[in-house]
Amino acid sequence: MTAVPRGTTLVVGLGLSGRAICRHLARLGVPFMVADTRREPPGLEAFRQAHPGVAVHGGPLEALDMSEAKEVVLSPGVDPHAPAFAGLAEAHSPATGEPRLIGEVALFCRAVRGRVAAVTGSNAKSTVVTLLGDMAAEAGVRVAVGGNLGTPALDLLAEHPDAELYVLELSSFQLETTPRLDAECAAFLNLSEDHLDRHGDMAAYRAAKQRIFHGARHAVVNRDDVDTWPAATYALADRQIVRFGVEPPEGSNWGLARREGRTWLMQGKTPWLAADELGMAGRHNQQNALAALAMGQLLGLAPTAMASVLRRFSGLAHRSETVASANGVLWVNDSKGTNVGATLAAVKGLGPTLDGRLILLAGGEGKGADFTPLAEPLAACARGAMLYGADAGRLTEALEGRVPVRRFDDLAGAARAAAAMAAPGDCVLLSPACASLDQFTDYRARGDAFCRLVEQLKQDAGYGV
Ligand code: UMA
Ligand code: ADP
Repeated sequence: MTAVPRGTTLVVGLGLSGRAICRHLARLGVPFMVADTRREPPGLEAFRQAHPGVAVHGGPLEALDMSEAKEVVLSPGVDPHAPAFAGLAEAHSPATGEPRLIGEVALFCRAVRGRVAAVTGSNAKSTVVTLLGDMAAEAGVRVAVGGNLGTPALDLLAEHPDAELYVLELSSFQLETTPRLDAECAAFLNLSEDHLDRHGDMAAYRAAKQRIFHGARHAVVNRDDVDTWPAATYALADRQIVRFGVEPPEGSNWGLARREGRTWLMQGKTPWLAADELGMAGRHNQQNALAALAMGQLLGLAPTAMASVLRRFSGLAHRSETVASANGVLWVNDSKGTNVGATLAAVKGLGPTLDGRLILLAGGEGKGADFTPLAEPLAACARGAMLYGADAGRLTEALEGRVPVRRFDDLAGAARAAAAMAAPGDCVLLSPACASLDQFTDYRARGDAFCRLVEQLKQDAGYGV
């Protein structure tokens, strides 16, 4: 058994976050070593060159004695409840009183000087974070945007040390190992089943996300989803909480209302922007715009700057993105629909306009989720579901009898069958309701593969695209 030397910090995981943690500790002059369950994690050679003399443990974590480590800093993909950390989970440093098992964002919180705006939720985080970041930049604020979105929080600190505002997308994995965030503004957008293979049940998943409120000055929550409201433990007063939702709002809350034949984004009785002025399509994106407005206002951003961003922002790639329209068939890439809640939003956003002409492509790794909530909306608006990948069988069981289903080994087979079935007026939607990892490196690779398939099918008139 290898022992972590007394007083040394152990960094677990040598991915994006782990490497950012190591750079941060090196800048601070803190002695550290690294562990990864893979014996040869990608980029190991480059890491050794960047950090000569730093010990790297590759292989099972149980082979490491962590008892003398100063603290153990986990990458988000590493489960703090894994047996290797037993005994550390409840341990606190005698010097600081802080937990000894923490994550990257805990180190960020210790070092950050600017204000923090943080966003969590099962879906729509990246969209809201990007909107808010663009709004702040438009309003002339020195802003840095990252976290689960892609750039690790600690890299943001290094790259933008003088930012006035850090806008962070935070996953349940990141929040689980963050003792206290102290955000100026913390938003919890929605909660639906995801990552149950890691968290075990919805209560634990929700509890991890609720940690975003610890020490928050303001909270933005979804009025229609009580799970997003701060638990009593976080002791937020009602006046600190701003809500967004689909109904006409009251007080300083945000919502939608009809006026003179148009739907408006409203704060209380005040119309801010007509929904048809938004650059993004769909009811779910109206909610996302409201959440970003609520946060932006609490952060003091200029209304004109926020409105101009909402007018021009047309959405991120791989989120309900129209990638082709050929021979009357619309092809939509929602590869970021990695859980049931996201696919429901995409189906409900597109479905009503389609008059039963939706063909859904779904499948991959279901992360233990219940797929049955998809059956009802698909019965109402779809004429077929092409299912593929590791959990195609479970999807079939959930949808069979409500919508015509067919099973395929992979996305290519499903896409070809959809092309053969599609007639003018149809919409083929890739919104997998699953992670991609059984067949792709990530959702981007899956979405890119879909776009290539569509291009190929377009060139083959026989498929009727
Ligand atoms: N590793 C171990 N043991 C484990 C698990 C992982 O040693 O039990 C090692 C792997 O071998 C690998 C490294 O850890 O070398 C990977 O670390 P990681 O899985 O924590 O991933 P990072 O590269 O650090 O990326 C993470 C986020 N990944 C996850 O949460 C799984 C990225 O979110 C995030 O963009 C990045 O930090 C920067 O903040 C991705 C994600 O899929 C997009 N997030 C999930 C989601 O959005 O649903 C939560
Ligand atoms: P996240 O970063 O939380 O994964 P994204 O903005 O990348 O969020 O969107 C992920 C998925 O969620 C997309 O497939 C999108 O269609 C869906 N989505 C977008 N807005 C909402 C919403 N308000 N409620 C539910 N799902 C949504």
